[in-house]
Amino acid sequence: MNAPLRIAPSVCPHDCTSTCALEIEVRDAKHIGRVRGSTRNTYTNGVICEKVARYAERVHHPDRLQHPLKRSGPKGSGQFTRISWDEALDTVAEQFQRATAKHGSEAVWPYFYAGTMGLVQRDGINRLRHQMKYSRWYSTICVALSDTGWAAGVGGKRGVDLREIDEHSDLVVIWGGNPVNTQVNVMTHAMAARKRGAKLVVVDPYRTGTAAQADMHLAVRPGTDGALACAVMHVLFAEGYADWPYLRKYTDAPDELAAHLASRTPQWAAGITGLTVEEILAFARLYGATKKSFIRCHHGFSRSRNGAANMHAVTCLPAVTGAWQYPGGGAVYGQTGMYPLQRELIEGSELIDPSIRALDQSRLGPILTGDPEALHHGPPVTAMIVQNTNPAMVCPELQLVHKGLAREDLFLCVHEQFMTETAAFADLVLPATTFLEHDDMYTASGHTYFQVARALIEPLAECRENHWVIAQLARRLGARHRAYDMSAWEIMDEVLRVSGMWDAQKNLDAGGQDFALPFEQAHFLDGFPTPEGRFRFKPDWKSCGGRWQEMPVLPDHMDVIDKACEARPYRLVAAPARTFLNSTFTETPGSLAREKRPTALLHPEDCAALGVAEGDRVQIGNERGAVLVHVRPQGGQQRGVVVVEGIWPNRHFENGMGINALTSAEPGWPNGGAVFHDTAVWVKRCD
Ligand SMILES: Nc1nc2c(c(=O)[nH]1)N[C@H]1C(S)=C(S)[C@@H](COP(=O)(O)OP(=O)(O)OC[C@H]3O[C@@H](n4cnc5c(=O)[nH]c(N)nc54)[C@H](O)[C@@H]3O)O[C@H]1N2
Ligand SMILES: Nc1nc2c(c(=O)[nH]1)N[C@H]1C(S)=C(S)[C@@H](COP(=O)(O)OP(=O)(O)OC[C@H]3O[C@@H](n4cnc5c(=O)[nH]c(N)nc54)[C@H](O)[C@@H]3O)O[C@H]1N2
Ligand code: SF4
Ligand SMILES: [Mo]
Repeated sequence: MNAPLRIAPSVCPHDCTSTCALEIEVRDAKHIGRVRGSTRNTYTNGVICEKVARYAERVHHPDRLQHPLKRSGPKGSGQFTRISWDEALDTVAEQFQRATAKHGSEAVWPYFYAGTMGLVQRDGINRLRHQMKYSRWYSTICVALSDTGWAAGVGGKRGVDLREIDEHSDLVVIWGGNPVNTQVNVMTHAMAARKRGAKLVVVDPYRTGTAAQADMHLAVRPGTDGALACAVMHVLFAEGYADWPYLRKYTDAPDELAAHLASRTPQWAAGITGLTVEEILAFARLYGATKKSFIRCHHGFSRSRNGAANMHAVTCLPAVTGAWQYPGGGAVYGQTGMYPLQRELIEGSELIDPSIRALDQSRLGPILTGDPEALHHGPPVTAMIVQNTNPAMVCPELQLVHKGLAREDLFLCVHEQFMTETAAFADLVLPATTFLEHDDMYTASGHTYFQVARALIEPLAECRENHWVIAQLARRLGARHRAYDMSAWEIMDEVLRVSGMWDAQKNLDAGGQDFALPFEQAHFLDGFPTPEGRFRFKPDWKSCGGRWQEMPVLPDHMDVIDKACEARPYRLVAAPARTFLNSTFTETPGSLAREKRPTALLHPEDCAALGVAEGDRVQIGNERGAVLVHVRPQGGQQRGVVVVEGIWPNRHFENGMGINALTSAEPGWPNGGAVFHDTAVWVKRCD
């Protein structure tokens, strides 16, 4: 007879701002059944995405890595033989020591990202990095531009609690994101507001699943949101929608802003955004006339060279109308600044040596192919351990990434759950646990809960958690730290205690601790978290460093994008797919069946001009490379825009190079950040 099913709590660890509270059917010590959303968290409130509901497909996938492997064929051949953990770990330590002896410790670059968002398993790699003086980490692939742009005006990474919109907002603007694909819970709340009669506006270059549900869809040209925001503010000032008492009390330079915007007319913005003057006016008037207006700023529209400037421009809107003051009014982008976490024990931040170079995550291609500037004019990178990321698919300038990963003089160790395209380049592959097989704790960005989760099943075969691997390497490298003698649970417990938060068990029992701020603070009525307590129309870009001098003094259209031109007349948006999560889930049958194949969405008139119809093949290319995809004509986007959803495995493209072969590793302004949706390309019909 089957044992009764146990339903156990967990937390989704994937790189998604929803950080959903989960309920897992535990079938036995090794198997799970269905995954459902839990109502113990009132933001995620029982709703989860389809890919995680099918998690049994992933955790019990026959292709999960099970044993340490050593390369037995040429680099990238995918030929491996099984070895013991001891041999594997001894080899990594030896190779790191060899690289250090030859070129200095900066030749070693531990490379990680957010495959799991669990703080202990994700960030422990930094402790070892700092102790060993390995090259430091400049994290740019995801939030660099959006964080910079949000902080420029607001001052800190927090905003209004999105749960407010259900009952209070009269207008919800989803700006530069597609939550139907990427964070389904935003839609639950937006739809609750809409049911009450609130209007929904979506600003996105193409007709996404989100845009399809909107009352108004503003299909801007990619990289032009700053112009749209300025024209909207022009109308707000010109037509009496500006809240002057609010502006005088809570903002830094409203008179200068109003004067500056006098020339940023809807006509001006129409020329840049490709929208009509009527569309801009209609949106501006709707926004101006609705006090309880809420903007959900997403990451998507920040992934352009001018993305930080555009994010800042959009955050200025509620400061002009004073929407911040009202329940259901204001904006949010991320809430991670809310948690009082002291992370030293996890990251070893007290060990940081600022004289060690910090290499830019998104510039992996230039770094591994010896670009002196990318290397800060220092030694080459000759040894790496990769955890929680799949750069051979997700990084820009993919040809350079692959060329670099294939270097004979690079020692590469990849700790993974699957034989990803990055792992296939490795000298050593180590098998990793999933969140169902290890303990960890999670902040969220879309909401304000802090959540703890326990391992629910035994690790598959010889899979090991990240914390264990780092501790084992540290021992072999002679790096001592108390954290290496602690379990992940003990680290969590101590971090929570010193941070003044609930301890791990209490958090688990309560189903998460909510750090939502009281209304006054959440709406910045006690001041914005800038040094002078006011919202900044004139950001202190200088404090960001980098190319700050080129940033607009007041919100504007920053004309630094990869503009369409005669040779490359299209602008590519490399948007996320619904049932992949970056490159994760590209191995699960359910997701592959839904996404079908890499597809270019093109305006029907562009299809006609190119002489292509549904299902025909086109090549999309630029100076970096070309990819081959099938076409789908789709209205609701401008001519000259081409959208390819999903970071498909490179092998799904006929020439073996995925979409990031086209994207650029040039850093965004002012201080870096990847620019995945800022690419001029040509499109050609294939016969
Ligand atoms: N299913 C799924 N979920 C995911 C991911 C995934 O790959 N798949 N990725 C996860 C990760 S790592 C992150 S960071 C989050 C991101 O999630 P969000 O912050 O919600 O942002 P995205 O949905 O990525 O934004 C993509 C949208 O931005 C639009 N966009 C691109 N350029 C512009 C522009 O210039 N202006 C405007 N207005 N819009 C633009 C695209 O057309 C696309 O519809 O999602 C996470 N969730
Ligand atoms: N074209 C295009 N490219 C993009 C984007 C885009 O919108 N368009 N978005 C960018 C963004 S926002 C981001 S954040 C990056 C994300 O890029 P990545 O960080 O590479 O994200 P994933 O592709 O999900 O890869 C995470 C990997 O971590 C592994 N993993 C998960 N949990 C664990 C664990 O506990 N231990 C170990 N050792 N491994 C684990 C998974 O198996 C998976 O292979 O991609 C970027 N690339
Ligand atoms: S919506 Fe995001 S956080 Fe929620 S289950 Fe899906 S991937 Fe995980
Ligand atoms: Mo991301």
